[in-house]
Amino acid sequence: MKPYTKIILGIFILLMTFNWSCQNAPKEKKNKPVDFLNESKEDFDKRMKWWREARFGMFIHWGIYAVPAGIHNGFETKSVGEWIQLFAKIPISEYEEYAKKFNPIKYDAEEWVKLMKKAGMKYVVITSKHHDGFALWDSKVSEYDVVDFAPYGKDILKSLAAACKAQGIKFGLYHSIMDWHHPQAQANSEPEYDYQNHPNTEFPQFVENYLKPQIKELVDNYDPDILWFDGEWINDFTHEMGLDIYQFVRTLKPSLIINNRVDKGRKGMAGMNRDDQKYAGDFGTPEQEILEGTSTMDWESCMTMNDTWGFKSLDLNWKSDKILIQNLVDITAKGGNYLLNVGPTAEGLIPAASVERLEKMGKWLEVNGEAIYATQKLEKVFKQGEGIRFTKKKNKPDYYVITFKQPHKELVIHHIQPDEKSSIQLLGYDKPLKWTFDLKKSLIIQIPESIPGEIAWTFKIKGKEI
Ligand code: FHN
Repeated sequence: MKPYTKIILGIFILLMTFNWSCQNAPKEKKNKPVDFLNESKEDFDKRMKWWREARFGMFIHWGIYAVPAGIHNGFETKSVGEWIQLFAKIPISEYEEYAKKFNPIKYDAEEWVKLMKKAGMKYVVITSKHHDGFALWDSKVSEYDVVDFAPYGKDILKSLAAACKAQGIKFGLYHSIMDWHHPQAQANSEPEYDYQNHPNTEFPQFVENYLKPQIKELVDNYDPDILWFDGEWINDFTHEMGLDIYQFVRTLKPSLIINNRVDKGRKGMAGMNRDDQKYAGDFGTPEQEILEGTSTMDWESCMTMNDTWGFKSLDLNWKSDKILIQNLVDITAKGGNYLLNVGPTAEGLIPAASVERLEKMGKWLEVNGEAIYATQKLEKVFKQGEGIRFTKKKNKPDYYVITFKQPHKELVIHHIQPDEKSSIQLLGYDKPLKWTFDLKKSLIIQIPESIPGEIAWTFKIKGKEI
């Protein structure tokens, strides 16, 4: 046999041997489950990229609590609308009557998604199931859902997920771990429940036979991009359960982004993890508040537009569009996301006061959005005084100075030095602005006589942070 033939034959045999060994590697090595709790920073950053760039999302609290809308048997609950079953002490059988009246015939998923886009929102998180246990999708795990138990009879999540996908809005689901309806979990619905002496030994069965199967339904059928857990604070739910559910969900869909309320790490309404122990969850969840400063952990501030998450007919305490826009700017400058809530009515309408504010925010973002989307916090500062915030584009020398007070004559900025001969622009104004940079490291921008804009003015500067 010629030497050349021998070499070819040898290579062939080697390749065949390698291929055989791959095919017959021990199953556990080839199919080793991925440990999502120890994800590399590179993989984590890649997974979080779209979420970090999105900055602004819609929270939707919707369910049968919209039927009483804060008033039960003439009693107006002082709490948030979605807690009426508990605060009005409504027995489960009586509360179920609200499910039998839930018929949101005016619900139009496509219109809702159009409003999200008009508002400049890039994602949505809607309640699949809140603490009352009522499911807004056609669950095969339970009859207590909008298709089998309510006259509406249609799958709300299915139409919203489809509309989001069609219009390019990322789709998220809020899912409550606490469940006031399920017999193996409902103990948590009694504030005076004595956990210490009567631990609810059935809760683990609820987790395995109900909570996880419903989560699987949601991921398999509606393909969410975010899972936003809540109600994790109950004594029955443990850190071990949290780790298990995080791993379970990521195994179902590895790219899913999950909040820190999947585990026990959250420190109350401040929303960030209480200590350096390793908790599951990809971002912190300050609620009705904004971090004082910045954080090394991703975070999203969730807030209502009035004082309730679920619709209440008598709650007219609406925040101004000025406050809402300033919140968005402040949160962005600190490196967070803003999840702003709407509470639709039992008919399926988003309250007009919410629509009005969202449209105003969208108009502001049409002009100033480049200072919000796909930006990051600066290295050293996020603000100058109380009225100025800074953001910057990632890996580009584009800096944004956003002032909450309309500037006149000149605006003095510290912390940023423009590139020589670069132009400084006021977003929404078509002429470059005159500026000087003096040795005291102050940038002085000349402000024209009349400038457009309202609520917050954005100056774009090519330069560096100093
Ligand atoms: O109890 C819930 C409340 O109803 C609402 O869903 C908020 C929004 O995140 N989370 C819990 C209160 O912290």
